[in-house]
Amino acid sequence: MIERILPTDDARDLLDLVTELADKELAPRAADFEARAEFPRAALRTLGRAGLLGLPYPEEVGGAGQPYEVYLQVLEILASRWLTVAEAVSVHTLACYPVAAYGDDALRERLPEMLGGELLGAYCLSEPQGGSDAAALTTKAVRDGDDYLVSGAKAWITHAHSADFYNIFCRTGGPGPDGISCLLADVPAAGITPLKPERTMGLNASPVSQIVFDGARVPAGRVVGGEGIGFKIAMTALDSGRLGIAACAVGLAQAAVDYAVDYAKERQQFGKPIATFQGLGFMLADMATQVSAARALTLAAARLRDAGRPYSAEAAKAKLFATDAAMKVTTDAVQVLGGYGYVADHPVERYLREAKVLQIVEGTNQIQRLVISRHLTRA
Ligand code: COS
Repeated sequence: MIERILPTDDARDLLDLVTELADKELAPRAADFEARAEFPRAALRTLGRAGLLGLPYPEEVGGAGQPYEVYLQVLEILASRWLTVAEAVSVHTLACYPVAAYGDDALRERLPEMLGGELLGAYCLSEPQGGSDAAALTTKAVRDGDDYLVSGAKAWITHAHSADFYNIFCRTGGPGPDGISCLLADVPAAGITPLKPERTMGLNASPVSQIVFDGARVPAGRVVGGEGIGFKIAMTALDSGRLGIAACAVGLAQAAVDYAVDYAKERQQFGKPIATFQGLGFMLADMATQVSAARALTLAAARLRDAGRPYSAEAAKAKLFATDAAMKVTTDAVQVLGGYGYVADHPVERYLREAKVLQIVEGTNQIQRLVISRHLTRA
């Protein structure tokens, strides 16, 4: 049981509700869905009906008006039961950000359906030839009467097949960040083809795919915030999204610690539980410390965001530290279980495979270091 200081009694009730729901609806299904690589769309509808798909957005537009600090702890609990679902909530929340933060009144009319979870979103920024150098993207949108015609390809897109709307970051102007715009497209649509899902190392119930755009028509009114500000939208959305990934990492790592501790208390060698051997006990202590530190860093960054303070570098630090911690902690959890850690009868080998992707998505951890170092050294 994690001791938490929460800002309100409402927040505590929310976390209790999420824990109950995650224990009942998510945890029992995770292993089977992952083994079958089946995306749990129904589970996301359940979360939507429970009001969990628009938590950090204002109530006036259909959100739950929760501070980011609380939203991230919800994500953490979901991730400790089933990372695919937590990641889906995080990606959907990211996909709602452009319209919520930059959309005009007409686009914002769609927010209640988006935040209520009726519509699921995808965030299409990366491309096959590059993800880190986002400002070099080449997907093009050319004006044709009242529409844009979009051509190009996106890659690694979560919800490519299950989403109802895409944020498409594309080039409407010249080279560099100032030529980029964000279009909101309803899908499925003519000229937009998600390809066969990638065969990934983990997080198999959350397929990622390339998407091909071949002269797809998107109405001109669907430019979010106006032409040329797409890169700024993408970057500010990712500042928030990276905190979501950090919270997912904390939840996953916590699950690994909990499983390893339970196992080490039960497993007997040399006539006593292996947890009583200092070599193992200290390992568990280091694992638990990593998780606490990752949680503290993540929530500290969230509180800056909630207070309206700059938090970009702190979000990058949280994403970097929490996902590296999750990698280390899940690897150590496998070690605690020994041979049993390496087989699929226990979830820790899956946790290890899932942790790896968190060091890569929403900016590799090398990109997080670049963001942090630029903040340290800028004039
Ligand atoms: N918030 C607001 N504006 C930002 C910003 C942020 N976090 N980061 C950059 N910008 C602005 C800059 O201020 C600059 O605007 P001005 O020209 O008006 O000053 C503009 O965007 C360009 O910024 P910069 O020169 O830093 O861009 P770079 O091409 O060097 O790219 C990185 C910066 C590497 C940080 C960016 O490309 C990045 O985050 N890459 C990783 C992308 C990613 O995370 N992909 C994951 C897939 S999406 S799930």
